[in-house]
Amino acid sequence: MRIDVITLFPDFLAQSAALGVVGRAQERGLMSLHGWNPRDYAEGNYRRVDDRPFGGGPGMVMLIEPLQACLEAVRAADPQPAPVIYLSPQGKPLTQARVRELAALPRMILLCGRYEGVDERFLASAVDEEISIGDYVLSGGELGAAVIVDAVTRLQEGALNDAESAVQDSFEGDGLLDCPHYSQPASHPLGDVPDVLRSGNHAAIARWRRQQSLLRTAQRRPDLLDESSLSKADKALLAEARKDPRP
Ligand code: 9WO
Repeated sequence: MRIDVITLFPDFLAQSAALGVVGRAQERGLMSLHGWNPRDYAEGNYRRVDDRPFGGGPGMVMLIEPLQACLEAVRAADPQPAPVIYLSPQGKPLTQARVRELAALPRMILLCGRYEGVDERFLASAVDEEISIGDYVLSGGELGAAVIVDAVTRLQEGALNDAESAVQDSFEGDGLLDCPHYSQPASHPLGDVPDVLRSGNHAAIARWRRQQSLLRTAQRRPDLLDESSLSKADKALLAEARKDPRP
């Protein structure tokens, strides 16, 4: 997959994507990231990319012309079709389901705003989709773009090692929250590892993990859990856990 990011801070995105799973995916050729700076397409000695808003008020608005020229260059760099996605608090909330759809595309173009935002006429003409990563205001769209790059990259075939894939299953598979994890030592002043995890009984361990996932989702994110559509077995697991909800 190819991702092009239009941003006044292309280094920021390259840096955030250089390490870990995303960095390795790039080395493996599974993901190619390209940063584009609208300032490089701005005219004049000052290379202005922003100006004051019509109607007054604080701050600056990103100008149409440098963005248009920049997007034209981005399109010309590769013939594959690509939606333009603008990161903003006004966008549709990002979900793992949408991440899965985006990950299947051959290419996408992420547009990062700065200042008070982008001239609405450019957004209306060029943007296919507006996405929010949460209900808070940032200083720009770059962190949102980095989130999309990360979430989409780890779903590329071959991006994760076997050990990393297992972790993904819990949220990916059924929309439940992850179960608790423990490592050495089995006994510690902060507490003991649950006996079942040390039992070697793999069926009992799988059952316990499923039960913890159900319980945590019900307790912490009831909005993610449609209890009426749970299987009989899951309903029983959840009911049992609620009687004695300690991990
Ligand atoms: C800044 C500002 C300052 C004074 C008065 C009003 C104001 N609005 C904004 C503003 O919303 N700035 C945005 C900064 C413009 C678009 C890019 N920026 C941004 C994107 N902030 N937060 C996001 C974002 C992106 C995705 N998901 C959550 C937040």
